[in-house]
Amino acid sequence: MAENENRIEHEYGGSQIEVLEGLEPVRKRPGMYIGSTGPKGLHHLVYEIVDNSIDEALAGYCNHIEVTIKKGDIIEVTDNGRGIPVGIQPKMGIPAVTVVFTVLHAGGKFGGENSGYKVSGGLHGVGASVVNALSEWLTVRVRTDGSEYEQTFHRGKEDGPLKKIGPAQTTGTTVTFKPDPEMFEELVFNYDTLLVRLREEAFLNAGVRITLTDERGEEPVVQSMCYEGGIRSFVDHIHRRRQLEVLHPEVIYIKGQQGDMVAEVALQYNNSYNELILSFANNVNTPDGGTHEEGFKTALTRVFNDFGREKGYLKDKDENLSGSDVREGLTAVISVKLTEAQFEGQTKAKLGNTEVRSLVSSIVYEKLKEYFEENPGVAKAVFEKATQAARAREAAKKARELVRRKSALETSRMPGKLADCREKDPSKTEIYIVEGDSAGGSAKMGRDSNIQAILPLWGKMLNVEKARLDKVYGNEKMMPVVTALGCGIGEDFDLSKLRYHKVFIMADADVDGSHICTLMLTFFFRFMRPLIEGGHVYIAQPPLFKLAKGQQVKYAYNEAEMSKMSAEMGQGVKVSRYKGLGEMNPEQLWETTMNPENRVIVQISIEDAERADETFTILMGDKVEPRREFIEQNAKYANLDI
Ligand code: TSJ
Repeated sequence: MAENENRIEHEYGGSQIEVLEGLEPVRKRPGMYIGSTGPKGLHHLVYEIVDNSIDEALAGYCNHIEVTIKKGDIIEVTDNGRGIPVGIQPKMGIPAVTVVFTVLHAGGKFGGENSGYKVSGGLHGVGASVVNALSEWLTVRVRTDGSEYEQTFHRGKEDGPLKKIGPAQTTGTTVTFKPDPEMFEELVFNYDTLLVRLREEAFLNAGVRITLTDERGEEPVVQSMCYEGGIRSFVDHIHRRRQLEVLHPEVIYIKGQQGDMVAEVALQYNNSYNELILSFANNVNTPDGGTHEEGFKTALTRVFNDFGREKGYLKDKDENLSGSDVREGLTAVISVKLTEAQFEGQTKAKLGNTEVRSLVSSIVYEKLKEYFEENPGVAKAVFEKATQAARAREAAKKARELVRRKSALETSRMPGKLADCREKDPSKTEIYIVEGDSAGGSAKMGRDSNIQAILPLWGKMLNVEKARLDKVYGNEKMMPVVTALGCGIGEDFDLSKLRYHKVFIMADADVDGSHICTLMLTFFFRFMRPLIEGGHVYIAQPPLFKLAKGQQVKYAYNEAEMSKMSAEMGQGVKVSRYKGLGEMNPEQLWETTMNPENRVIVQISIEDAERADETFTILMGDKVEPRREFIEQNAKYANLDI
């Protein structure tokens, strides 16, 4: 971009003052740059800053990054790198560090057409100016060449020039910022959300120490993460966290390079029937996969079939193992780093570079085959697993056909506990899947029976991690869900048969409730993935608190909101905490959780579902329904829209 584009000349009584107006577009359309102004966007600010320190680590100059959530939800990121250069940048005539924070760099990650976004290797400072524009204030301190420098900003505009503030014994960069309340709907950072993402960064960048500190409470909470094993440790962590038994003791690790492109794969089999492949390009997660995943999958299937025939695991009469057979019980992390990563698809969640496919595929084929040759015990264990999977696939096919024949006779009867709605057009209807009969009862009484159906769940939960498809067909808890939704499971899944376009999971706002949501999401993720991909799955959010003062009743959905509301309502407000949905009467449940006019719901993305068990904070997805206050404030406009 032409560097003068960002400079607009204003005349003030003869003297010309140059004003940088480059960051206006960010404040006008924040969503274009950070995805949203909800909780996801807010947390994204931290990642944008941290990514710069990660770049410095990748360049080999930094091995410790500290992230602190300070009181007032102020974020501070410090690294021990070289420090952002403070010398005058020749093109702009101002210090390079000032350029980093005031000039909008090419292509927002979530932007329009040409947002091919580069991470490591060269394009430095991407995102820092965006964070600056969206911060009420931001301070950068740089320690370099024995001195410390500082510059401060408000809403993207510098308060003054870069200043030398004293000597420095070390080198590094510190950025402190407060997200702008004018820009974000919520300003409270979630420790677990940051922890999960930063841990991921630590796994993806072996040897880099990342420390997260939360100073908001009485005592600081600190977690410091550094993994010498890199993505090997990542796979190990996933298995421990899910308490899965592994089929072979060692994580298999493969690394290869071509030009400036580096690919790494870590994999290990467990005794579940689940497949989990996490892929990354330049440390950015690619939930929709892409060429790196394709290369991996092709090579894996080919290794199993070629090696299996060579060693006689597969007889001449046997059919080839399928991709899903060889991925049953597999956990793999794929990480590629390259200079010009192309992210494709609507959400830029898929890697497009074709050269990556052949690199990953060739290194995985070669090295995995070699590994199997050298470790025949491991090869035997994983082949047994894959052949069992092939047999189970046959069994599932038979079970499915049986169910099909049966349902053809029974003309697809709906489950007895389903309270259906009157409307038959699926695009207008919703179903609430509710754990427990008592909450189900309130929901049935409180609902809008024109468009809302209720399905209470009861009985023992299927082990969604460990069950194969054929087990689902006979499961008394999950089959009603399958029947009510009407679109089948697994290979049979047909989204066009979906009977309700909005599918809500409604559970208590406590740990057990989160667990149920997690299990349901895992079920949908494994057996009805297009349902999530199509954006049909939501989590209903019941309030946590009720605030009453005389006739006035308000509901709060988190602690921060409760404190704020209670302060606003003043003396004499009575705050009670809801322990579960069962404590609410039908009217309250309708008013707070089910009424489309003022409920708070969270739409689930594939990424949320894939990682549902990483953290119980699955409610991080962006809230999509306006709250009542919002509608009231904007009533005029809301009505015009209809
Ligand atoms: F960009 C930023 F402001 F967001 C930011 C950058 C925030 C934080 C916390 C750290 C950093 C950062 C930048 N850490 N380290 C660096 N390094 C450089 O900018 C740097 C230093 C020296 C040289 C060189 O060629 O000598 C080059 C670069 C890019």
